[in-house]
Amino acid sequence: MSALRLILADQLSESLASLQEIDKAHDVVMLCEVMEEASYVPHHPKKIAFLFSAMRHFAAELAACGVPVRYVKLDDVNNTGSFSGEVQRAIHELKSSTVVVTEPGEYRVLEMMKGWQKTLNIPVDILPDTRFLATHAEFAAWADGKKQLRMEFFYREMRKNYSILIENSGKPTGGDWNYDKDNRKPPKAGMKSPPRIRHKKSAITKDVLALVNERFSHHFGMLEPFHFAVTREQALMELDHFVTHLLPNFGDYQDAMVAGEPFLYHSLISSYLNAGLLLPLEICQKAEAAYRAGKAPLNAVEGFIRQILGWREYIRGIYWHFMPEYGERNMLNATRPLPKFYWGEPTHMFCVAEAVRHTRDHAYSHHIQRLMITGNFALLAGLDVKAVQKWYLAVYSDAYEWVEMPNTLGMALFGDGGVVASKPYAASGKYIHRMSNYCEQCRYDPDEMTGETACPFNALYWDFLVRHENIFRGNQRMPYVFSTWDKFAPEKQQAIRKQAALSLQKMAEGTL
Ligand code: FAD
Ligand code: DLZ
Ligand code: SF4
Repeated sequence: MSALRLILADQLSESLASLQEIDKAHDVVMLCEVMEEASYVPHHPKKIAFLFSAMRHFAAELAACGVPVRYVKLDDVNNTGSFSGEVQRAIHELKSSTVVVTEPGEYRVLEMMKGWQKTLNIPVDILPDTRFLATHAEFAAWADGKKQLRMEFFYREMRKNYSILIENSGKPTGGDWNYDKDNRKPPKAGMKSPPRIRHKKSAITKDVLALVNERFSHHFGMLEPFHFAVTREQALMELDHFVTHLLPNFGDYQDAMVAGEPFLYHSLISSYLNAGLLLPLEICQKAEAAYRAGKAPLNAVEGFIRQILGWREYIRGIYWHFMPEYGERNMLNATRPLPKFYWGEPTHMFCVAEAVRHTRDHAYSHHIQRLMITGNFALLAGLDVKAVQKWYLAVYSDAYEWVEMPNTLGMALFGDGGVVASKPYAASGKYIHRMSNYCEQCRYDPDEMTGETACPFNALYWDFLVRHENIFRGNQRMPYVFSTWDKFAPEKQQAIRKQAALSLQKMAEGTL
Protein backbone atom coordinates (compact mmCIF):
# COMPACT_ATOMS: atom_id res chain seq x y z
CA MET A 1 0.00 0.00 0.00
CA SER A 2 1.30 3.44 -0.86
CA ALA A 3 -0.86 6.47 -0.25
CA LEU A 4 -0.69 9.79 -2.02
CA ARG A 5 -1.61 12.34 0.66
CA LEU A 6 -2.70 15.60 -0.97
CA ILE A 7 -2.49 18.68 1.27
CA LEU A 8 -4.18 21.88 0.09
CA ALA A 9 -2.93 25.42 0.64
CA ASP A 10 -5.44 25.99 3.44
CA GLN A 11 -4.52 22.76 5.26
CA LEU A 12 -1.05 23.58 6.57
CA SER A 13 -1.34 21.96 10.02
CA GLU A 14 0.73 19.08 11.30
CA SER A 15 -2.36 17.88 13.16
CA LEU A 16 -4.29 17.49 9.88
CA ALA A 17 -6.18 14.19 9.69
CA SER A 18 -4.51 13.17 6.41
CA LEU A 19 -1.05 13.62 7.95
CA GLN A 20 -1.70 11.15 10.77
CA GLU A 21 -0.63 7.50 10.60
CA ILE A 22 1.65 8.25 7.71
CA ASP A 23 3.87 5.41 6.46
CA LYS A 24 7.13 7.24 5.74
CA ALA A 25 8.53 4.25 3.85
CA HIS A 26 5.74 4.15 1.27
CA ASP A 27 3.48 7.21 1.40
CA VAL A 28 4.11 10.54 -0.29
CA VAL A 29 2.69 13.89 0.77
CA MET A 30 1.92 16.18 -2.14
CA LEU A 31 1.39 19.94 -2.21
CA CYS A 32 0.85 21.64 -5.55
CA GLU A 33 0.62 25.21 -6.76
CA VAL A 34 -1.95 25.06 -9.55
CA MET A 35 -3.21 27.71 -11.93
CA GLU A 36 -6.81 26.56 -11.64
CA GLU A 37 -6.91 27.43 -7.92
CA ALA A 38 -4.87 30.60 -8.33
CA SER A 39 -7.15 31.99 -11.01
CA TYR A 40 -10.73 30.65 -10.65
CA VAL A 41 -11.28 34.07 -9.14
CA PRO A 42 -8.62 36.79 -9.58
CA HIS A 43 -7.06 36.34 -6.13
CA HIS A 44 -5.20 39.30 -4.64
CA PRO A 45 -1.44 38.88 -5.39
CA LYS A 46 -0.68 39.08 -1.63
CA LYS A 47 -3.04 36.16 -1.01
CA ILE A 48 -1.37 34.01 -3.67
CA ALA A 49 2.10 34.93 -2.38
CA PHE A 50 1.12 34.20 1.22
CA LEU A 51 -0.28 30.78 0.32
CA PHE A 52 2.56 29.72 -1.97
CA SER A 53 5.20 30.83 0.52
CA ALA A 54 3.40 29.18 3.45
CA MET A 55 3.01 25.96 1.38
CA ARG A 56 6.71 25.91 0.50
CA HIS A 57 7.76 26.51 4.11
CA PHE A 58 5.36 23.84 5.36
CA ALA A 59 6.64 21.33 2.78
CA ALA A 60 10.22 22.04 3.87
CA GLU A 61 9.26 21.50 7.53
CA LEU A 62 7.64 18.15 6.72
CA ALA A 63 10.66 17.07 4.66
CA ALA A 64 12.95 18.01 7.55
CA CYS A 65 10.99 15.56 9.71
CA GLY A 66 11.67 12.76 7.24
CA VAL A 67 8.30 12.86 5.47
CA PRO A 68 8.58 12.13 1.72
CA VAL A 69 7.22 15.25 0.02
CA ARG A 70 6.35 15.88 -3.62
CA TYR A 71 6.10 19.65 -4.13
CA VAL A 72 4.87 20.97 -7.46
CA LYS A 73 5.71 24.61 -8.16
CA LEU A 74 3.51 26.74 -10.38
CA ASP A 75 6.19 27.05 -13.06
CA ASP A 76 7.33 23.39 -13.05
CA VAL A 77 7.33 22.36 -16.71
CA ASN A 78 5.11 19.32 -16.21
CA ASN A 79 2.58 21.08 -13.96
CA THR A 80 -0.86 20.27 -15.40
CA GLY A 81 -2.46 23.28 -13.68
CA SER A 82 -5.18 21.54 -11.66
CA PHE A 83 -5.63 19.36 -8.57
CA SER A 84 -7.12 16.58 -10.72
CA GLY A 85 -4.26 16.74 -13.23
CA GLU A 86 -1.62 16.71 -10.49
CA VAL A 87 -3.22 13.82 -8.61
CA GLN A 88 -3.46 11.84 -11.85
CA ARG A 89 0.19 12.55 -12.73
CA ALA A 90 1.39 11.69 -9.22
CA ILE A 91 -0.46 8.39 -8.85
CA HIS A 92 0.85 7.37 -12.27
CA GLU A 93 4.48 8.31 -11.52
CA LEU A 94 4.50 7.10 -7.89
CA LYS A 95 2.29 4.06 -8.53
CA SER A 96 0.14 5.04 -5.54
CA SER A 97 -2.56 2.61 -4.53
CA THR A 98 -4.79 5.09 -2.73
CA VAL A 99 -5.36 8.84 -2.35
CA VAL A 100 -5.88 10.34 1.12
CA VAL A 101 -7.24 13.86 1.55
CA THR A 102 -8.77 15.99 4.28
CA GLU A 103 -12.13 17.42 3.27
CA PRO A 104 -11.62 20.78 1.52
CA GLY A 105 -13.16 24.13 2.42
CA GLU A 106 -15.18 24.38 -0.73
CA TYR A 107 -18.05 22.35 -2.14
CA ARG A 108 -16.61 22.62 -5.68
CA VAL A 109 -13.37 20.93 -4.56
CA LEU A 110 -15.20 18.28 -2.53
CA GLU A 111 -17.19 17.28 -5.63
CA MET A 112 -13.94 17.17 -7.62
CA MET A 113 -12.35 14.86 -5.03
CA LYS A 114 -15.38 12.61 -4.88
CA GLY A 115 -15.10 12.24 -8.66
CA TRP A 116 -11.51 10.94 -8.56
CA GLN A 117 -12.52 7.50 -7.37
CA LYS A 118 -14.28 7.00 -10.70
CA THR A 119 -12.27 9.14 -13.12
CA LEU A 120 -8.85 8.04 -11.81
CA ASN A 121 -9.96 4.56 -10.81
CA ILE A 122 -8.37 4.70 -7.37
CA PRO A 123 -9.78 4.59 -3.82
CA VAL A 124 -10.07 8.10 -2.36
CA ASP A 125 -10.25 8.46 1.40
CA ILE A 126 -11.78 11.85 2.36
CA LEU A 127 -11.14 12.45 6.07
CA PRO A 128 -12.95 14.99 8.29
CA ASP A 129 -11.27 18.31 8.99
CA THR A 130 -10.67 17.93 12.71
CA ARG A 131 -9.23 21.44 13.00
CA PHE A 132 -12.77 22.76 13.33
CA LEU A 133 -14.45 22.58 16.71
CA ALA A 134 -17.94 21.53 15.61
CA THR A 135 -18.35 18.53 13.30
CA HIS A 136 -20.93 18.57 10.51
CA ALA A 137 -22.99 16.06 12.49
CA GLU A 138 -22.86 18.19 15.65
CA PHE A 139 -23.97 21.28 13.74
CA ALA A 140 -26.76 19.33 12.05
CA ALA A 141 -27.93 17.98 15.41
CA TRP A 142 -27.97 21.51 16.86
CA ALA A 143 -29.82 22.88 13.81
CA ASP A 144 -32.32 20.04 13.68
CA GLY A 145 -35.89 21.18 14.24
CA LYS A 146 -34.97 24.82 14.91
CA LYS A 147 -36.96 27.50 13.15
CA GLN A 148 -34.14 30.00 13.47
CA LEU A 149 -30.44 29.21 13.58
CA ARG A 150 -29.16 32.00 15.81
CA MET A 151 -25.41 32.17 16.32
CA GLU A 152 -25.79 33.26 19.96
CA PHE A 153 -27.35 29.95 21.05
CA PHE A 154 -24.90 27.87 19.03
CA TYR A 155 -22.08 29.82 20.68
CA ARG A 156 -23.32 29.05 24.18
CA GLU A 157 -23.28 25.34 23.36
CA MET A 158 -19.70 25.66 22.08
CA ARG A 159 -18.62 27.49 25.25
CA LYS A 160 -20.01 24.62 27.31
CA ASN A 161 -18.60 21.89 25.05
CA TYR A 162 -15.09 23.32 25.23
CA SER A 163 -15.27 24.79 28.78
CA ILE A 164 -14.18 28.20 27.55
CA LEU A 165 -15.06 31.04 29.96
CA ILE A 166 -17.19 28.65 32.00
CA GLU A 167 -17.00 28.51 35.80
CA ASN A 168 -17.02 25.30 37.87
CA SER A 169 -20.71 25.96 38.56
CA GLY A 170 -21.35 25.62 34.81
CA LYS A 171 -22.26 29.32 34.63
CA PRO A 172 -20.65 31.68 32.12
CA THR A 173 -17.69 33.61 33.51
CA GLY A 174 -18.84 36.98 34.86
CA GLY A 175 -22.48 35.84 34.83
CA ASP A 176 -23.36 36.82 31.25
CA TRP A 177 -22.80 35.00 27.97
CA ASN A 178 -22.21 38.13 25.95
CA TYR A 179 -20.66 41.49 26.88
CA ASP A 180 -21.35 43.42 23.70
CA LYS A 181 -23.15 46.10 25.69
CA ASP A 182 -19.66 47.17 26.87
CA ASN A 183 -18.09 46.99 23.41
CA ARG A 184 -18.21 48.83 20.11
CA LYS A 185 -17.26 52.38 20.98
CA PRO A 186 -16.69 55.01 18.28
CA PRO A 187 -13.03 55.88 17.68
CA LYS A 188 -11.34 58.42 19.94
CA ALA A 189 -10.13 61.60 18.24
CA GLY A 190 -6.63 61.09 16.79
CA MET A 191 -6.72 57.32 17.39
CA LYS A 192 -3.84 55.41 15.75
CA SER A 193 -3.16 51.72 15.19
CA PRO A 194 -0.56 50.35 17.59
CA PRO A 195 2.57 49.01 15.79
CA ARG A 196 2.30 45.57 14.14
CA ILE A 197 4.83 42.84 13.53
CA ARG A 198 6.58 42.79 10.15
CA HIS A 199 8.24 39.52 9.21
CA LYS A 200 11.52 39.51 7.37
CA LYS A 201 11.29 37.92 3.91
CA SER A 202 12.99 34.51 3.65
CA ALA A 203 14.66 33.32 0.43
CA ILE A 204 11.54 31.19 -0.21
CA THR A 205 9.30 34.24 0.12
CA LYS A 206 11.53 36.28 -2.19
CA ASP A 207 11.29 33.56 -4.88
CA VAL A 208 7.52 33.42 -4.50
CA LEU A 209 7.19 37.20 -4.74
CA ALA A 210 9.13 37.18 -8.00
CA LEU A 211 6.88 34.41 -9.36
CA VAL A 212 3.66 36.13 -8.30
CA ASN A 213 4.86 39.44 -9.67
CA GLU A 214 5.56 37.80 -13.03
CA ARG A 215 2.33 35.79 -13.27
CA PHE A 216 -0.36 37.69 -11.35
CA SER A 217 0.44 41.40 -11.48
CA HIS A 218 -2.71 41.93 -13.58
CA HIS A 219 -4.85 40.91 -10.57
CA PHE A 220 -6.25 43.69 -8.37
CA GLY A 221 -4.05 44.45 -5.34
CA MET A 222 -0.55 45.46 -4.29
CA LEU A 223 1.94 42.62 -3.90
CA GLU A 224 4.44 44.66 -1.90
CA PRO A 225 5.22 45.62 0.76
CA PHE A 226 4.77 42.03 1.97
CA HIS A 227 5.12 41.34 5.70
CA PHE A 228 2.88 38.30 6.20
CA ALA A 229 3.79 35.47 8.57
CA VAL A 230 4.41 32.39 6.42
CA THR A 231 5.26 29.76 9.06
CA ARG A 232 3.50 28.52 12.18
CA GLU A 233 6.28 30.00 14.30
CA GLN A 234 5.69 33.45 12.81
CA ALA A 235 1.91 33.08 13.06
CA LEU A 236 2.28 32.26 16.76
CA MET A 237 4.32 35.47 17.15
CA GLU A 238 1.40 37.36 15.61
CA LEU A 239 -1.02 35.72 18.01
CA ASP A 240 1.15 36.48 21.06
CA HIS A 241 1.61 40.07 19.93
CA PHE A 242 -2.14 40.47 19.60
CA VAL A 243 -2.97 38.86 22.96
CA THR A 244 -0.34 40.89 24.80
CA HIS A 245 -0.70 44.30 23.21
CA LEU A 246 -4.05 44.58 21.41
CA LEU A 247 -6.61 42.24 22.97
CA PRO A 248 -7.26 44.53 25.97
CA ASN A 249 -8.77 47.14 23.61
CA PHE A 250 -10.27 44.72 21.07
CA GLY A 251 -13.84 44.93 22.33
CA ASP A 252 -13.94 48.68 22.77
CA TYR A 253 -12.83 49.48 19.23
CA GLN A 254 -14.05 46.40 17.35
CA ASP A 255 -16.45 48.45 15.23
CA ALA A 256 -14.44 51.67 14.96
CA MET A 257 -13.12 52.90 11.61
CA VAL A 258 -10.32 55.44 11.22
CA ALA A 259 -8.98 56.91 7.99
CA GLY A 260 -5.48 55.66 7.17
CA GLU A 261 -5.64 53.01 9.94
CA PRO A 262 -6.61 49.65 8.50
CA PHE A 263 -5.82 47.44 11.51
CA LEU A 264 -6.62 49.26 14.79
CA TYR A 265 -7.04 46.57 17.50
CA HIS A 266 -7.98 43.67 15.21
CA SER A 267 -5.99 40.45 15.46
CA LEU A 268 -5.08 39.96 11.76
CA ILE A 269 -4.99 36.22 12.37
CA SER A 270 -7.77 35.05 10.03
CA SER A 271 -5.38 34.27 7.13
CA TYR A 272 -3.17 32.16 9.41
CA LEU A 273 -6.06 30.44 11.10
CA ASN A 274 -7.84 29.61 7.85
CA ALA A 275 -4.65 28.33 6.21
CA GLY A 276 -3.92 26.07 9.19
CA LEU A 277 -0.90 27.85 10.70
CA LEU A 278 -2.94 28.50 13.85
CA LEU A 279 -5.67 26.40 15.46
CA PRO A 280 -8.93 27.80 16.83
CA LEU A 281 -8.82 26.19 20.27
CA GLU A 282 -5.29 27.35 21.07
CA ILE A 283 -6.34 30.91 20.18
CA CYS A 284 -9.37 30.83 22.47
CA GLN A 285 -7.35 29.30 25.29
CA LYS A 286 -4.63 31.96 25.00
CA ALA A 287 -7.23 34.72 25.09
CA GLU A 288 -8.93 33.15 28.13
CA ALA A 289 -5.56 32.80 29.89
CA ALA A 290 -4.96 36.54 29.38
CA TYR A 291 -8.26 37.25 31.14
CA ARG A 292 -7.54 34.82 34.00
CA ALA A 293 -4.12 36.47 34.47
CA GLY A 294 -5.77 39.88 34.73
CA LYS A 295 -4.14 41.09 31.51
CA ALA A 296 -7.28 41.71 29.45
CA PRO A 297 -10.85 42.63 30.46
CA LEU A 298 -13.74 40.21 30.10
CA ASN A 299 -15.66 42.29 27.53
CA ALA A 300 -12.66 42.15 25.16
CA VAL A 301 -11.83 38.49 25.75
CA GLU A 302 -15.40 37.23 25.53
CA GLY A 303 -16.00 39.34 22.40
CA PHE A 304 -12.89 37.96 20.74
CA ILE A 305 -13.57 34.34 21.69
CA ARG A 306 -17.14 34.70 20.39
CA GLN A 307 -15.76 35.56 16.93
CA ILE A 308 -13.78 32.32 16.78
CA LEU A 309 -15.67 29.78 18.86
CA GLY A 310 -19.01 31.25 17.86
CA TRP A 311 -19.13 33.06 14.53
CA ARG A 312 -16.41 31.17 12.70
CA GLU A 313 -17.73 27.70 13.59
CA TYR A 314 -21.34 28.75 13.03
CA ILE A 315 -20.55 30.19 9.59
CA ARG A 316 -18.83 26.96 8.57
CA GLY A 317 -21.79 24.97 9.89
CA ILE A 318 -24.21 27.05 7.80
CA TYR A 319 -22.14 26.59 4.63
CA TRP A 320 -21.99 22.81 4.77
CA HIS A 321 -25.53 22.44 6.13
CA PHE A 322 -27.12 24.31 3.22
CA MET A 323 -24.77 23.76 0.29
CA PRO A 324 -25.06 23.43 -2.68
CA GLU A 325 -28.52 25.05 -2.73
CA TYR A 326 -27.31 27.92 -0.50
CA GLY A 327 -25.00 29.23 -3.21
CA GLU A 328 -27.93 29.77 -5.59
CA ARG A 329 -29.94 31.95 -3.24
CA ASN A 330 -30.72 35.56 -4.06
CA MET A 331 -33.63 36.45 -1.80
CA LEU A 332 -33.70 40.14 -2.77
CA ASN A 333 -33.15 39.56 -6.51
CA ALA A 334 -30.04 41.72 -6.44
CA THR A 335 -28.63 41.88 -9.96
CA ARG A 336 -26.99 45.30 -10.57
CA PRO A 337 -23.46 45.03 -11.99
CA LEU A 338 -20.60 45.58 -9.54
CA PRO A 339 -19.35 49.15 -10.04
CA LYS A 340 -15.72 49.62 -10.99
CA PHE A 341 -14.91 51.44 -7.76
CA TYR A 342 -14.83 48.01 -6.06
CA TRP A 343 -11.76 47.39 -8.21
CA GLY A 344 -10.10 50.67 -7.29
CA GLU A 345 -11.63 53.13 -9.80
CA PRO A 346 -12.34 56.51 -8.17
CA THR A 347 -15.47 57.26 -6.17
CA HIS A 348 -16.32 60.38 -4.17
CA MET A 349 -17.62 58.22 -1.30
CA PHE A 350 -14.64 58.43 1.04
CA CYS A 351 -15.71 55.46 3.17
CA VAL A 352 -15.95 53.12 0.18
CA ALA A 353 -12.72 54.41 -1.39
CA GLU A 354 -10.93 53.93 1.95
CA ALA A 355 -12.17 50.35 2.46
CA VAL A 356 -11.15 49.50 -1.11
CA ARG A 357 -7.74 51.15 -0.60
CA HIS A 358 -7.09 49.04 2.51
CA THR A 359 -8.18 45.98 0.57
CA ARG A 360 -5.93 46.80 -2.38
CA ASP A 361 -2.90 47.50 -0.19
CA HIS A 362 -3.23 44.76 2.43
CA ALA A 363 -5.64 42.09 1.08
CA TYR A 364 -7.41 42.98 4.33
CA SER A 365 -10.09 45.22 5.66
CA HIS A 366 -11.64 44.67 9.04
CA HIS A 367 -15.05 43.22 9.75
CA ILE A 368 -16.99 46.46 9.99
CA GLN A 369 -15.52 47.79 6.76
CA ARG A 370 -16.50 44.51 5.05
CA LEU A 371 -19.97 44.51 6.58
CA MET A 372 -20.99 48.13 6.96
CA ILE A 373 -19.12 49.85 4.12
CA THR A 374 -18.57 47.63 1.05
CA GLY A 375 -21.22 45.10 2.16
CA ASN A 376 -23.78 47.71 3.19
CA PHE A 377 -23.35 49.61 -0.07
CA ALA A 378 -23.78 46.40 -2.08
CA LEU A 379 -26.93 45.58 -0.10
CA LEU A 380 -28.49 49.03 -0.48
CA ALA A 381 -27.62 49.33 -4.17
CA GLY A 382 -28.85 45.78 -4.95
CA LEU A 383 -25.56 44.63 -6.44
CA ASP A 384 -25.45 41.21 -8.06
CA VAL A 385 -24.92 38.68 -5.26
CA LYS A 386 -22.65 36.41 -7.28
CA ALA A 387 -20.45 39.30 -8.43
CA VAL A 388 -20.18 40.59 -4.86
CA GLN A 389 -19.27 37.13 -3.52
CA LYS A 390 -16.67 36.71 -6.22
CA TRP A 391 -15.15 40.04 -5.21
CA TYR A 392 -14.92 39.09 -1.53
CA LEU A 393 -13.49 35.67 -2.39
CA ALA A 394 -10.81 37.25 -4.58
CA VAL A 395 -9.63 40.25 -2.62
CA TYR A 396 -9.09 39.03 0.96
CA SER A 397 -6.14 36.90 2.00
CA ASP A 398 -8.38 34.95 4.43
CA ALA A 399 -11.11 34.15 1.89
CA TYR A 400 -12.28 30.62 1.10
CA GLU A 401 -15.80 29.87 0.05
CA TRP A 402 -16.88 28.14 3.31
CA VAL A 403 -16.33 31.35 5.25
CA GLU A 404 -16.76 34.00 2.57
CA MET A 405 -20.14 32.86 1.26
CA PRO A 406 -22.31 32.85 4.40
CA ASN A 407 -20.69 36.11 5.51
CA THR A 408 -21.32 37.81 2.18
CA LEU A 409 -24.53 36.26 0.93
CA GLY A 410 -26.04 35.71 4.37
CA MET A 411 -24.73 38.38 6.71
CA ALA A 412 -23.99 41.31 4.39
CA LEU A 413 -26.50 40.88 1.54
CA PHE A 414 -29.46 39.18 3.28
CA GLY A 415 -29.44 37.00 0.17
CA ASP A 416 -30.06 33.77 2.10
CA GLY A 417 -33.43 35.08 3.27
CA GLY A 418 -32.53 35.58 6.91
CA VAL A 419 -30.70 32.39 7.89
CA VAL A 420 -27.57 34.17 9.18
CA ALA A 421 -29.04 37.62 9.87
CA SER A 422 -32.43 38.13 11.47
CA LYS A 423 -32.61 41.59 9.90
CA PRO A 424 -30.59 43.20 7.13
CA TYR A 425 -27.36 44.98 8.15
CA ALA A 426 -28.59 48.09 6.34
CA ALA A 427 -27.39 51.46 7.58
CA SER A 428 -27.45 55.06 6.46
CA GLY A 429 -24.55 57.52 6.51
CA LYS A 430 -25.46 58.33 10.12
CA TYR A 431 -24.05 55.01 11.35
CA ILE A 432 -20.83 55.42 9.33
CA HIS A 433 -20.47 58.98 10.62
CA ARG A 434 -20.86 57.79 14.22
CA MET A 435 -18.38 54.92 13.97
CA SER A 436 -15.66 56.58 11.87
CA ASN A 437 -13.93 59.82 11.00
CA TYR A 438 -14.50 59.17 7.29
CA CYS A 439 -17.24 61.71 6.69
CA GLU A 440 -14.95 64.61 7.68
CA GLN A 441 -12.92 63.92 4.52
CA CYS A 442 -15.80 63.22 2.18
CA ARG A 443 -17.35 65.49 -0.42
CA TYR A 444 -20.76 64.18 0.71
CA ASP A 445 -22.56 65.21 3.89
CA PRO A 446 -23.97 62.46 6.13
CA ASP A 447 -26.57 64.90 7.50
CA GLU A 448 -28.12 65.57 4.10
CA MET A 449 -30.72 63.34 2.50
CA THR A 450 -31.20 65.02 -0.87
CA GLY A 451 -29.26 67.40 -3.07
CA GLU A 452 -25.86 67.50 -4.80
CA THR A 453 -23.82 66.84 -1.64
CA ALA A 454 -26.16 64.44 0.17
CA CYS A 455 -24.52 61.23 1.39
CA PRO A 456 -25.63 58.50 -1.07
CA PHE A 457 -26.08 55.98 1.76
CA ASN A 458 -28.98 58.03 3.19
CA ALA A 459 -31.45 57.93 0.32
CA LEU A 460 -30.29 54.48 -0.74
CA TYR A 461 -31.06 53.21 2.77
CA TRP A 462 -34.72 54.26 2.57
CA ASP A 463 -35.06 53.25 -1.05
CA PHE A 464 -33.75 49.77 -0.19
CA LEU A 465 -36.26 49.33 2.63
CA VAL A 466 -39.17 50.57 0.59
CA ARG A 467 -38.16 48.45 -2.42
CA HIS A 468 -38.35 45.41 -0.16
CA GLU A 469 -41.20 46.58 2.03
CA ASN A 470 -43.11 43.33 1.52
CA ILE A 471 -40.28 41.43 3.20
CA PHE A 472 -39.20 43.86 5.92
CA ARG A 473 -42.32 45.72 7.10
CA GLY A 474 -43.39 42.78 9.24
CA ASN A 475 -39.90 42.15 10.64
CA GLN A 476 -40.17 42.27 14.43
CA ARG A 477 -36.59 43.47 14.80
CA MET A 478 -37.32 46.60 12.75
CA PRO A 479 -40.30 48.07 14.61
CA TYR A 480 -39.62 51.79 14.20
CA VAL A 481 -38.12 51.86 10.74
CA PHE A 482 -41.30 51.87 8.71
CA SER A 483 -43.19 54.06 11.15
CA THR A 484 -40.48 56.70 10.56
CA TRP A 485 -40.87 56.33 6.79
CA ASP A 486 -44.63 56.55 7.09
CA LYS A 487 -44.28 59.86 8.91
CA PHE A 488 -42.36 61.45 6.03
CA ALA A 489 -44.53 63.68 3.84
CA PRO A 490 -45.25 62.15 0.39
CA GLU A 491 -43.10 64.88 -1.26
CA LYS A 492 -40.17 63.96 1.00
CA GLN A 493 -40.64 60.27 0.24
CA GLN A 494 -40.68 61.06 -3.46
CA ALA A 495 -37.56 63.25 -3.22
CA ILE A 496 -35.68 60.49 -1.36
CA ARG A 497 -36.54 57.89 -3.96
CA LYS A 498 -35.55 60.28 -6.75
CA GLN A 499 -32.23 60.93 -5.01
CA ALA A 500 -31.60 57.18 -4.69
CA ALA A 501 -32.34 56.67 -8.41
CA LEU A 502 -29.89 59.46 -9.22
CA SER A 503 -27.18 57.84 -7.10
CA LEU A 504 -27.72 54.50 -8.83
CA GLN A 505 -27.51 56.23 -12.19
CA LYS A 506 -24.28 57.99 -11.17
CA MET A 507 -22.93 54.67 -9.92
CA ALA A 508 -23.58 53.11 -13.34
CA GLU A 509 -21.94 56.09 -15.07
CA GLY A 510 -18.90 55.95 -12.75
CA THR A 511 -19.43 59.39 -11.24
CA LEU A 512 -20.76 58.58 -7.75
P1 FAD B 1 -10.71 39.98 14.24
O1 FAD B 1 -11.64 41.11 14.13
O2 FAD B 1 -9.51 40.16 15.06
O3 FAD B 1 -11.55 38.70 14.75
C1 FAD B 1 -10.91 37.54 15.28
C2 FAD B 1 -11.19 36.32 14.45
O4 FAD B 1 -12.55 35.94 14.56
C3 FAD B 1 -10.92 36.42 12.96
O5 FAD B 1 -9.56 36.23 12.69
C4 FAD B 1 -11.78 35.31 12.39
O6 FAD B 1 -11.11 34.08 12.38
C5 FAD B 1 -12.94 35.24 13.38
N1 FAD B 1 -14.14 35.88 12.84
C6 FAD B 1 -14.64 37.08 13.19
N2 FAD B 1 -15.81 37.30 12.56
C7 FAD B 1 -16.03 36.23 11.80
C8 FAD B 1 -17.07 35.87 10.91
N3 FAD B 1 -18.13 36.66 10.69
N4 FAD B 1 -16.95 34.71 10.25
C9 FAD B 1 -15.90 33.88 10.46
N5 FAD B 1 -14.91 34.17 11.30
C10 FAD B 1 -14.98 35.32 11.97
N6 FAD B 1 -13.60 36.02 7.43
C11 FAD B 1 -12.74 35.14 6.89
O7 FAD B 1 -11.96 34.52 7.62
N7 FAD B 1 -12.72 34.91 5.54
C12 FAD B 1 -13.56 35.56 4.69
O8 FAD B 1 -13.53 35.32 3.49
C13 FAD B 1 -14.47 36.50 5.25
N8 FAD B 1 -15.31 37.19 4.43
C14 FAD B 1 -16.17 38.09 4.98
C15 FAD B 1 -17.06 38.77 4.14
C16 FAD B 1 -17.96 39.67 4.65
C17 FAD B 1 -18.92 40.37 3.76
C18 FAD B 1 -17.97 39.91 6.05
C19 FAD B 1 -18.94 40.87 6.63
C20 FAD B 1 -17.11 39.25 6.89
C21 FAD B 1 -16.20 38.33 6.38
N9 FAD B 1 -15.30 37.62 7.21
C22 FAD B 1 -14.45 36.71 6.65
C23 FAD B 1 -15.36 37.76 8.68
C24 FAD B 1 -14.42 38.84 9.27
O9 FAD B 1 -14.63 40.04 8.62
C25 FAD B 1 -12.96 38.42 9.18
O10 FAD B 1 -12.78 37.15 9.77
C26 FAD B 1 -12.07 39.41 9.94
O11 FAD B 1 -12.23 40.69 9.41
C27 FAD B 1 -10.62 38.96 9.84
O12 FAD B 1 -9.78 39.92 10.42
P2 FAD B 1 -9.07 39.70 11.82
O13 FAD B 1 -8.33 38.41 11.80
O14 FAD B 1 -8.31 40.92 12.14
O15 FAD B 1 -10.33 39.50 12.76
C1 DLZ C 1 -6.67 29.91 -2.83
C2 DLZ C 1 -5.66 28.94 -3.36
C3 DLZ C 1 -4.72 29.38 -4.30
C4 DLZ C 1 -4.64 30.80 -4.71
N1 DLZ C 1 -3.83 28.54 -4.83
C5 DLZ C 1 -3.78 27.24 -4.42
C6 DLZ C 1 -2.84 26.32 -4.94
O1 DLZ C 1 -2.08 26.62 -5.84
N2 DLZ C 1 -2.80 25.09 -4.41
C7 DLZ C 1 -3.64 24.69 -3.41
O2 DLZ C 1 -3.51 23.58 -2.91
N3 DLZ C 1 -4.61 25.53 -2.97
C8 DLZ C 1 -4.69 26.78 -3.43
N4 DLZ C 1 -5.63 27.65 -2.94
C9 DLZ C 1 -6.57 27.15 -1.92
C10 DLZ C 1 -7.67 26.31 -2.55
O3 DLZ C 1 -8.39 27.08 -3.49
C11 DLZ C 1 -8.55 25.81 -1.41
O4 DLZ C 1 -7.92 24.72 -0.82
C12 DLZ C 1 -9.92 25.41 -1.84
O5 DLZ C 1 -10.65 26.53 -2.25
C13 DLZ C 1 -10.68 24.73 -0.72
O6 DLZ C 1 -10.78 25.56 0.41
FE1 SF4 D 1 -19.44 57.61 3.38
FE2 SF4 D 1 -21.55 59.22 3.31
FE3 SF4 D 1 -19.69 59.57 5.16
FE4 SF4 D 1 -19.16 60.12 2.61
S1 SF4 D 1 -20.66 61.14 3.91
S2 SF4 D 1 -17.86 58.99 4.06
S3 SF4 D 1 -20.33 58.56 1.55
S4 SF4 D 1 -21.02 57.81 4.94
